[in-house]
Amino acid sequence: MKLYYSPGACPLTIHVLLNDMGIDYQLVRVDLKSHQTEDGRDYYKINPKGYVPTLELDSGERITELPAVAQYLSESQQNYHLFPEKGLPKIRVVEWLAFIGSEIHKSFGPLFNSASSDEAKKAAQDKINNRFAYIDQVLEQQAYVTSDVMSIADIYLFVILTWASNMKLDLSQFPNLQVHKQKVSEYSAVQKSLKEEGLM
Ligand SMILES: N[C@@H](CCC(=O)N[C@@H](CS)C(=O)NCC(=O)O)C(=O)O
Repeated sequence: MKLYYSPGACPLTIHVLLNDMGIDYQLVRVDLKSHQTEDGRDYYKINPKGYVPTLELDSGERITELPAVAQYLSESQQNYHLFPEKGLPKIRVVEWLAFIGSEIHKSFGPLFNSASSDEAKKAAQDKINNRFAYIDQVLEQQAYVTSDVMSIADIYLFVILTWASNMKLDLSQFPNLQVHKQKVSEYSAVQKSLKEEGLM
């Protein structure tokens, strides 16, 4: 299968999953400004929504939307530890993927957009800080976002925390988040994926 990605962007979450599961895959880099793939194809023809990740199966079928891709992959392995199969443990992961995707990831939009006003950037930062404060409290009680066990939601959160660090957002006020980021960064599939994306 092929993973369409851009270094350090949210598909890193899926990249970690592929490495962790030991699945054979090929990475295809996408330039998110020109929407061209590294092999010169128009990315809009691959994913008309224009964003990454897209997972292309060997059959040619494509899956988009990070939570859907993560769930698809996890179902290919019984009792996959980063995405529980059923019941409340699964729903907690789904709940966190939705929260991280819609309430945190998307709030970074104005920070990535050079055309955003200072006011819009400040509002986005405030929103992100509120969300981080909530997660910091959760991590006061347990080691990972859903429980004391790591899940794919922790990997997604880690990817977002790397953006926060790159943008010099002040994480010092969130000690539990900092510990979480460090712990997840040490996970072997994370290390491997960061290296493969040229990020370390
Ligand atoms: N809802 C999508 C969001 C994906 C997304 O925002 N991807 C970003 C990178 S982290 C992107 O490709 N941005 C470029 C664009 O929107 O054109 C998902 O969950 O997969």
